[in-house]
Amino acid sequence: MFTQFVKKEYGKGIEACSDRELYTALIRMTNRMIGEKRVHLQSPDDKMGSGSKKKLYYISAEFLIGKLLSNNLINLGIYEEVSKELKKAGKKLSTFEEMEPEPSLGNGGLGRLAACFLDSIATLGLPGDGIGLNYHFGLFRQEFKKRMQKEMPDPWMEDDGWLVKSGRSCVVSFGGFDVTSVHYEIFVTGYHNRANTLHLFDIDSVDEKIVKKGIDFDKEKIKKNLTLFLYPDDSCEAGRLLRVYQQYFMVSSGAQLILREAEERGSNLHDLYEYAAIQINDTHPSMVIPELIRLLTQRGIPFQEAMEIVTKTCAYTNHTILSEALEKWPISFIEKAAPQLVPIIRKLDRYVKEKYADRSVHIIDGNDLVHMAHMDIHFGHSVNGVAHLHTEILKNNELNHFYKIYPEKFNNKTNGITFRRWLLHCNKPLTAFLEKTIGDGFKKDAGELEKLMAYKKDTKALRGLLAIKDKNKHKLAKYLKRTQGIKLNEDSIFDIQIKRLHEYKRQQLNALYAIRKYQQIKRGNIPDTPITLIFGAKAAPAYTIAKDIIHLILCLQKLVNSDKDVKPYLNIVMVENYNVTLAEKLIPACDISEQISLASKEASGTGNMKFMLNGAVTLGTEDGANVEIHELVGDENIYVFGEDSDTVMARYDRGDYRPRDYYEKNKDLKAAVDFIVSKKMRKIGKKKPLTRLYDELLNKDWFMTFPDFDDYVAVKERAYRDYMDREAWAEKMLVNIAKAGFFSSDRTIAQYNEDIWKL
Ligand code: 26Q
Repeated sequence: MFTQFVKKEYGKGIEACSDRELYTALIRMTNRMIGEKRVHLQSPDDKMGSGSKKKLYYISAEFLIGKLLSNNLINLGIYEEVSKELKKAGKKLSTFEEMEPEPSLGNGGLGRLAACFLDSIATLGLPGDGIGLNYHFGLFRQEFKKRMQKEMPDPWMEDDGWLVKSGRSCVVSFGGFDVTSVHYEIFVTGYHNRANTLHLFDIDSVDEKIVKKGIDFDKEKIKKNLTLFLYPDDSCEAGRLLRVYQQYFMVSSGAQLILREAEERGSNLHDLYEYAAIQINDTHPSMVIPELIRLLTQRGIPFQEAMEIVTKTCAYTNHTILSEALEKWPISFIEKAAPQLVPIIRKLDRYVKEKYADRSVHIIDGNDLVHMAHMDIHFGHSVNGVAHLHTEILKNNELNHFYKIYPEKFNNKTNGITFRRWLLHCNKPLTAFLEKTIGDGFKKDAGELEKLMAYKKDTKALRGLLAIKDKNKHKLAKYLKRTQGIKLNEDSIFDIQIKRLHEYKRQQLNALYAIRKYQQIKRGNIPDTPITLIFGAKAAPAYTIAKDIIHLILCLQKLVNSDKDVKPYLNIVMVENYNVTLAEKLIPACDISEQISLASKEASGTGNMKFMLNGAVTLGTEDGANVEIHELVGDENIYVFGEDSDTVMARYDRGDYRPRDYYEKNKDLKAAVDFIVSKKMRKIGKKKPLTRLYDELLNKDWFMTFPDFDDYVAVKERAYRDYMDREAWAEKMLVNIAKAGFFSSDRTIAQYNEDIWKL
């Protein structure tokens, strides 16, 4: 098939083409095949391809889609065939996978979840599209210079890439000027099923040349910078205002698209909710609510009715309870970016204030801040958390006053991941093993992984799993050597923590463990099995302490790996520019999955699910979806430590946490913390960040690292001991894989559809 395509395109055979030509041909052929599926779905006799007139719109400021080539080939069912054709001509598909840039249109979990959801929506054959922004540079590329993070722009758009112009556009009016919103599309394939669309909006006047050093640029030239970067630095006011411009641009373009498509499908807009379901991914797209009300009233629908229509159409997902992430915008910002929304938001606020005296549920507060989540909850019909514990905390604590008003709106949708990318694509040896052992039903029905439980005592199967892990570790070692010059000890335990750098995720706790282990080895206390601690994390450019933690880890890497006494037993590695592509390589090679957030703070986590599916055992707190993993695999197959969420929340309420008390009472902890500012460290690192971090831990430690230190160390040591009984460990791996079916995003999406969208 590909051979023929190449012949038609270039008039020659695969072997005669350059890699660049083949790369372009692969994308073109794939996109054409997907395009045909879409045209078929849009034909007049079956408008939605599923007999449904209602369509879902998943609006999100982030879609962390990752590379698309292999994923699309797998979903189209032509991966093997194309691979073979290339091989025959002496080429490798991996060459082209590596040529593809990764679009980093997201920060982390929330963005990657949106991408997994698009995959599952298409796989389940549901009509549902994504709506977002076409950031030219997305999230920054991370470089390490002098053991510090530096941020660089990360271009990803290619002339002949996946992104195509639809040819349509619309006008978006900001305060004082209009822009033309240009509509781009990326086709989204489902596994052996339909193709949907990710709609990305952009403006032609964006000017990449205004980027100065690193990722610095003039925040005030909206016409030139609107879609330049994902979430520009919000440490200054101009950056925050730009975010509001971005958000309004996204929702106005999206709302116009939604109304046009609904009308094309036969809606008279009074019945919009029968034609469209809108899922608001965190509060970043919340202005879609007043924008839709504005557009409906503009078309002659009375305000009250417009409000009711929009409420029936929109649903809101909450992804965090960290108060600093709950968006509250000064009304003056909205007045600048989208003045037409202000009277509508004020009207919604008055409506709420007339009904409820309780100030904590008002939209505009006494400081003229607009609480975006409050607007979503009042004027959406569903509010969901992303893991059982998270939803309970929303209902009983954070959003309790809303829960009392609208108990029927609250529901849980525990997150999931797409098994196509996080198993079939990233772990081919394990996929082949599963096919051979339990058949290939698990690819469409993840619940079938449970069949693996029958092999729990099967020595051959257990050895098979261990051999696959070794193979993946070897592959990772080769890759990191080639691409980053990092040398891994393949015979060591791979203990991995990869996620955004944030104090609540507590990379600093893992680093304190590393220090302690180093000190023990120096004293002659040698571990039975060598250990490699692997980190991967980007820190927000203005998040000082997070960058200090990166500095600490990079200093420890240098210290440990150049110490002859320690190196054979302990290695510390921080990979540069952690992203989806690296995750796909790290996760299959992992033995121990670090999920050590402060209980109550991690809404769900999704990395935890990816690791489990790939046969890693979790070392984690009772937080987010870890709780559900624990319930599924049982005490034997997970390592749980630390205080629970009730204990943590009670301490926050009392406000009596004093890290110094723990430090002074605990010799080992004190020694580890002191080491941060020791002579040895100061020789490798910089005084200022190390001291700042030391002071922060000792005087604040807002995310309560110290109370969990002892338990973390003890449980981690137990996990390392257990690892030595290889067969018993393989059983744990097997149970984790077998029980991972629940975390398929196909299940999550089926529940969203059943309870909220009703497509
Ligand atoms: C807020 C205000 C102003 C500017 C930016 C933001 C902002 C940006 C990004 C707030 C939050 C985010 C991203 C949040 C996120 O990724 N949350 C994660 O969502 C995952 C999917 O549900 C969960 O698994 C994680 O637990 C949660 O941390």
